[in-house]
Amino acid sequence: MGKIDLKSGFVNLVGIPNSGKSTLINKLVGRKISIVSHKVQTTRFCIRGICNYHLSTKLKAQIIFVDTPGIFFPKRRLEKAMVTAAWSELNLSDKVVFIHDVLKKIDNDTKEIIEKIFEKKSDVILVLNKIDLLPKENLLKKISEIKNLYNFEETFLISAKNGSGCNKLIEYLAKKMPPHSFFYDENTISDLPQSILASEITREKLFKNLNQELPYNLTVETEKWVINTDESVNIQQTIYINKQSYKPIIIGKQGQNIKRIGTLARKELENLLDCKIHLFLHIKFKKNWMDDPSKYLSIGLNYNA
Ligand SMILES: Nc1nc2c(ncn2[C@@H]2O[C@H](COP(=O)(O)OP(=O)(O)OP(=O)(O)O)[C@@H](O)[C@H]2O)c(=O)[nH]1
Ligand SMILES: [Mg+2]
Repeated sequence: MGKIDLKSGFVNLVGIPNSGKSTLINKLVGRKISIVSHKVQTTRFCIRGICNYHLSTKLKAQIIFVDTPGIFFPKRRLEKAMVTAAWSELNLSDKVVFIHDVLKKIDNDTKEIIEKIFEKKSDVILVLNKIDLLPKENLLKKISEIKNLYNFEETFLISAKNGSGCNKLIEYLAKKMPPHSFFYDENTISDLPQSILASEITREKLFKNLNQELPYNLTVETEKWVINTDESVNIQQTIYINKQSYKPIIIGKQGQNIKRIGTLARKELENLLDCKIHLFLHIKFKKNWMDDPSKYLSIGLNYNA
């Protein structure tokens, strides 16, 4: 067999909250590595997802996609750390993809964010997402509206949910990667340790099943991971909350809420890890968990952002 040339690089997926960055990275990698919800600010830290692509029999590319927290104007310490993480990774990337929900207007906040991205990177790719939700005739109007505003390197129309347009995007990015040996083993799909993925899956179920400010005031940590002799796994997790009054809400009437959340998380983990899981959830009141540096360090966030 002749020599195979390799290309490899980093592609950051950035955008305002809820534009579909995490849905897209899951689709590009072909597996769920990042949690998704209909609420804003679901992703709290950067997650790398690896995609290997054969451009020809003699040329292979490895794209390391970086899912980032949505960019907005933060107030609280955790929000500042999230947004700082999204910006900081930008400097390390070979390409930046700005993902915009095609149903959303380009308002002044979004314009400010796009302009700041262009200050850091001259070649930005525009991805208009959720095209499955917009009739074709409106789509064309929308494209010209945003394309005329900025000098994007290229524009792609996709649906991260059903995958349309995603192959074209991967192929384009694969071609643009610099010549480099692969950064990751070809079997690796993500840099996320299983214990953190497990915490994230539970947090996703909490995000989806709780309302108002509650999802934004909790965090989940995997405390124990024990493999049993029958190869099943016992996972113990703590849900930290910063108000006592959240506890009965999470537990629900006769424990029904927490039971439902636990079952949803367990089933998804069994599916992802391909083994039987025994999931134990505990709720702990810790008033200042958001001011605890260890809660930031464990997910790669800068406490002093
Ligand atoms: N119909 C449709 N819905 C989508 C598409 N992509 C994402 N969504 C939905 O949009 C919502 C937000 O998706 P996420 O992937 O969590 O968005 P995000 O940009 O990662 O959000 P943050 O992490 O909060 O910044 C979810 O309800 C997704 O199911 C799409 O192509 N079509
Ligand atoms: Mg996300």
